[in-house]
Amino acid sequence: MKEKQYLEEQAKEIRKHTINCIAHLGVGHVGGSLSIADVLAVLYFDEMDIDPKEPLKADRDRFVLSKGHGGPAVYSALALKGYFDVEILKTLNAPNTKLPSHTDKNLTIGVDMTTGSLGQGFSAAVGMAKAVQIDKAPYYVYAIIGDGESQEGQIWEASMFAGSQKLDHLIAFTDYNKMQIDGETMTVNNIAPLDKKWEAFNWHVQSIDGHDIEAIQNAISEAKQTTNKPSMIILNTIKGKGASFCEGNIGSHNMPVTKEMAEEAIARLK
Ligand SMILES: Cc1ncc(C[n+]2csc(CCOP(=O)(O)OP(=O)(O)O)c2C)c(N)n1
Ligand SMILES: [Mg+2]
Repeated sequence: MKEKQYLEEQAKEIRKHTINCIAHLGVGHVGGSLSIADVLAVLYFDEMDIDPKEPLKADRDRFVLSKGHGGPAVYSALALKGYFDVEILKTLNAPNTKLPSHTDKNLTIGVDMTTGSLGQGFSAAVGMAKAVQIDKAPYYVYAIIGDGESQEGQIWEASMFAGSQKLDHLIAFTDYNKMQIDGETMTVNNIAPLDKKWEAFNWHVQSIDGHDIEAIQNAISEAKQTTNKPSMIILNTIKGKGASFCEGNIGSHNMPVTKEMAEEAIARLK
């Protein structure tokens, strides 16, 4: 396991680049990108068996951002990992870009699934995990679902299949930031109790502080030791985490960000 301090530094870098590339464009999904920065730091800089020099290696771990609007955070992680130059981040959602606002496997090196239509990416991740089982392959499939996204029926169809098929090389996370596009998840369509729902679908479930690097590392390690069940790690997070101009705000979903706002937020990043 990598040092906590090193991974916290990576999470900070992911946040910095995410804020900067959104500010360069002027608007973007800043809230839901920043809430997943810590789990991305652990996955890309500690946990996942991936190699930017061999991005399509057959037995690499797979990652699916089912809540595809968090693309800017994934692109920042990929750039920092060495998949492409950090300067490319400035092309976020520009005409002819390779970095659209929502992740696209046909455009971006290192992206394993095209997502953005909520609910669909997770089904693809379950399919990938079924392939691991059929092939008796060694790799793991990781996926991140949004809490608002969890209102999609397709999430539960895929969940039921993964649980009944005992896909134990599937490790999923819910970014439980309690907010979606237009309000609190609790008021729009309450998904609680989320842990009991996943348990009922025959998943191994853990609920942790999604901004605690060591808790994320330990939860992944427990998930890997769990056999005959897929794992759901519920990340209790804060939308917009780390950015002084939007932390904890529902309005952070897709908002204008100026260069001045970015500068101030980055100066205050912990
Ligand atoms: C099928 C589908 N319906 C609606 C949308 C529009 N949409 C994009 S993000 C979002 C809210 C998602 O909330 P959540 O999963 O909590 O993600 P967060 O904003 O917290 O990152 C919605 C409704 C979509 N992308 N796909
Ligand atoms: Mg949410």
